[in-house]
Amino acid sequence: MSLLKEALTFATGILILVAFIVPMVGLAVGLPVNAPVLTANGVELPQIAPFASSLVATSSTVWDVVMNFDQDISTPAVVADGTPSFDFTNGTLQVVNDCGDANAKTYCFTYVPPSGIEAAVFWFFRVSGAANAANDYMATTTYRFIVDTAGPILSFTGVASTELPTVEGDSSFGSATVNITFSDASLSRTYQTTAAGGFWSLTLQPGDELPPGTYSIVAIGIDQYQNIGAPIVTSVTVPDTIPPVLAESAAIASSTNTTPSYTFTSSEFANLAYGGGCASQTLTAATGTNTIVFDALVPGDYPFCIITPTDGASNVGATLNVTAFTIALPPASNIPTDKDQCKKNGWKTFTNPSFKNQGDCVSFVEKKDHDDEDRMESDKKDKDDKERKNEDERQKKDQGNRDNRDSRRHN
Ligand SMILES: [Ca+2]
Ligand SMILES: [Ca+2]
Repeated sequence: MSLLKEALTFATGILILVAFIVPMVGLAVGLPVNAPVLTANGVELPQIAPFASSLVATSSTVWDVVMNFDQDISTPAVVADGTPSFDFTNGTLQVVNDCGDANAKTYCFTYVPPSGIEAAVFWFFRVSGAANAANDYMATTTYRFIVDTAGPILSFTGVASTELPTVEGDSSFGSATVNITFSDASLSRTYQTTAAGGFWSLTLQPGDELPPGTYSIVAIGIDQYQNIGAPIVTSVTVPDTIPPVLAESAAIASSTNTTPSYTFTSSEFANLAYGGGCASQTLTAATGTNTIVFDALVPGDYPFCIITPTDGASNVGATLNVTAFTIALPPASNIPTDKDQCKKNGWKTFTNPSFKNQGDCVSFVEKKDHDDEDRMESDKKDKDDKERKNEDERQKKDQGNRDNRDSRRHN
């Protein structure tokens, strides 16, 4: 029993000692001020484990932070953000003021987290007594939360250049949502995929083929806090592997026109080559409907004319077979040779030349007969002249022969 009594006496002595000494120290340097309850947007930040992990400062965060002390404080506490491992040099001193409520137990500051922190890290407020707060000594206290103020940092690791490209890359946030936009002057499409283990990949699916050309690819990552990362850009060139396709719009109607026009469509710009007996000065086709004119053709049948297209990537398209056509001979002239052919509406059957009426037709025949007679007479006169000339020459020759004979006889 005496042992217990001694123990109690000792304990009582300690209590008495504490009861006297602590107030004396407190009077000398001021009583330690309890750390305040610190709330950000109404949520209390913990000072000790287990630390709340729910409060996250993101790129869109602006917190109203209130410090509640359990007694009046004459000098605002000093607040810095940052991490202990950097001794809070990686943060900034906060501007602490009275909360505007004339309550000396509350102090406030507005918190804007540092930008560009990726990925999520533990971050702290450090609250300490003001250096000149001789009467308000305060133990330094930290309050932990999470900061993530940047979106995922992406990088491309591969691009497959086909009409259904595959785009791949890495992400600083393992489960980032990644928006990928393909665009050129006439097209813009955005697709979305999700990274897994820091890797993402997107392959366009059939039906979404990109036409031949060069496209910009922009990828943007979004993290679990909706922070949007900086876009990264690359490009993809989709090769042209599709040959041009020609199709006849209309067959060429038979006519006497020796330079017929021909209309067809082309699926894309193409160089044209002609064959099978046809040619043209038009050596390219545009996308859509084209009309070309064949170089002059002699009358006859043209069953083998072809046009072969080649696109800018040297893809040769199927030959277009021009539907067979015929260039007809020009109509032979048919003229009346007898006045009787003009009668009984016969004059109407002539087209080259044509006549106004029967009289016109008869006049044509009469004039023609007259011309023919003139021509015959003229021909006859020429013949007569020629014969007369021959006769003269023969007579001269005969005379000469006679003279020769006479001279020999006289000799
Ligand atoms: Ca982030
Ligand atoms: Ca092509």
